[in-house]
Amino acid sequence: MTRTFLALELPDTVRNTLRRRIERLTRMIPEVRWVDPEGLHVTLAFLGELDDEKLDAATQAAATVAGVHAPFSLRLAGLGTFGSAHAPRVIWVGLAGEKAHLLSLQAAVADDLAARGFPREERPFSPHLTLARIKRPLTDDALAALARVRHEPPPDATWRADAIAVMKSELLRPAARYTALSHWPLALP
Ligand code: 3AM
Repeated sequence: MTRTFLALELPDTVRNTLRRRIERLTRMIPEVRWVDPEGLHVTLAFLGELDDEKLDAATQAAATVAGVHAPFSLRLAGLGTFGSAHAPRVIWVGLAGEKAHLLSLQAAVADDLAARGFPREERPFSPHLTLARIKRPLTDDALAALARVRHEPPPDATWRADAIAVMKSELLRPAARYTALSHWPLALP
């Protein structure tokens, strides 16, 4: 079985920009679990544990949708959180740029997966790059630091989303490891 999701990966330039940001944030707020920059991605669909046949179906969905979409431009936006203001669960960096393209790509992925029998995600798609996961309540100092960094302008980073990746997730300690199994270029000119 393969714990699987479909995602957009990042070019090294953007990954390195975020690596520096995460290093700074780690010094400011050490008590949360910052992600390994190597694994940064925009999740399009989380599929869970798949057998080989289902993994093949998910791969076909990625290939089919990628074949009828064009590359588009994205850039980093500000920081945000999931969860309540007092008990955030996830710290993320938002996305700007040709976001309508991203939303339509994700909707097409969701529709294609549903047509292949995958259950639909109930929660609305909220495009983001997860920077940290928070397991315990934050101290007041950490909450204050987080409120400060939320208002900082995002680092300047623009890139072209040009492929859907079929990703494997391994839940290792101390952090999950994500590996691309295949890439499907967005093929329309
Ligand atoms: O890193 P992000 O936030 O894009 O949170 C998990 C991660 O998303 C999410 O799938 C991505 C790769 O692991 N994920 C994990 N379990 C999930 C679940 N049961 C899930 N998303 C929805 N339902």
